[in-house]
Amino acid sequence: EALREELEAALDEGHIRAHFQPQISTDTGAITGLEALARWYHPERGLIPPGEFLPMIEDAGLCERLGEVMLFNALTALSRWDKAGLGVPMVAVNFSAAELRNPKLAEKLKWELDRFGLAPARLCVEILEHVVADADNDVIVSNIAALSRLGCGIDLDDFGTGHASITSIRRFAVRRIKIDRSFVTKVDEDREQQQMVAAILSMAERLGLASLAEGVETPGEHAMLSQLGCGDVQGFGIARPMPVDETMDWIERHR
Ligand code: G
Ligand code: G
Ligand code: MN
Ligand code: NA
Repeated sequence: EALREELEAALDEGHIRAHFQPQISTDTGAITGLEALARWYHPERGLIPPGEFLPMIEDAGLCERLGEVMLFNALTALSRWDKAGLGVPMVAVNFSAAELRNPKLAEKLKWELDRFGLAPARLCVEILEHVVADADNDVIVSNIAALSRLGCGIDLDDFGTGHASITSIRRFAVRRIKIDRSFVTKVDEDREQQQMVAAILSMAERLGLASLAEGVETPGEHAMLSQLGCGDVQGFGIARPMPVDETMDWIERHR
């Protein structure tokens, strides 16, 4: 109960907020999007990563509240970048299974986007592959379809670890797959890694899906992914997730 109250206060007071990590095109190097990632600025314990506090958020039943905070952070940042004329195409936000169970999700999202005067295409919804794979819940199914109809991009996060069927990928109008970091590590040195990434990319291409590799840490991995035809890359090798002001400086320098 005390923890729930602490988390709620952290969400209300802006102590839990978004950092942003760039996603860039392997062809042009241009920014294709930025992913919002939750961070807890704890007054005593310092910066707490989501791996530690997301399970607490889930246990406390605060997933929807976190989603609202992250969406607001992301759309506020995107509006600021627009006002500065930075030409950022979109911002990506992670959606939990709990949020996707809210029958009013699409309506709520459209309302927020309208409030910011942003087209739905400026928002990319990241959904974990295993959530799509387990989408036996009618509400989740109709929500993903509604978000896609609305015009939001749908990214399949942690792709390769969650067993989504090709049927569900089609049905949900997934736009881009986000190749899990476990396949990306040493892709330039390890033949088996290379073959798996090549197979995933070939499937993506044949299905007309865009591709993004996450967890790209070295120039060698970046170059290999480019050579294999991966569309976009994201990872410490390009930039770490950054606080919003630092992100703005990074975008300006990167142009
Ligand atoms: O930033 P980091 O690598 O520590 O994130 C760990 C995990 O937490 C990632 O898998 C990421 O998808 C998840 N995560 C980060 N921010 C959010 C968020 O705002 N909402 C949800 N549902 N998951 C998030
Ligand atoms: O939602 P997703 O699973 O894509 O979350 C990305 C997570 O991976 C974030 O928590 C982020 O901090 C982390 N991350 C981003 N880039 C790298 C990287 O190059 N290497 C590692 N190990 N983690 C990364
Ligand atoms: Mn993600
Ligand atoms: Na991931």
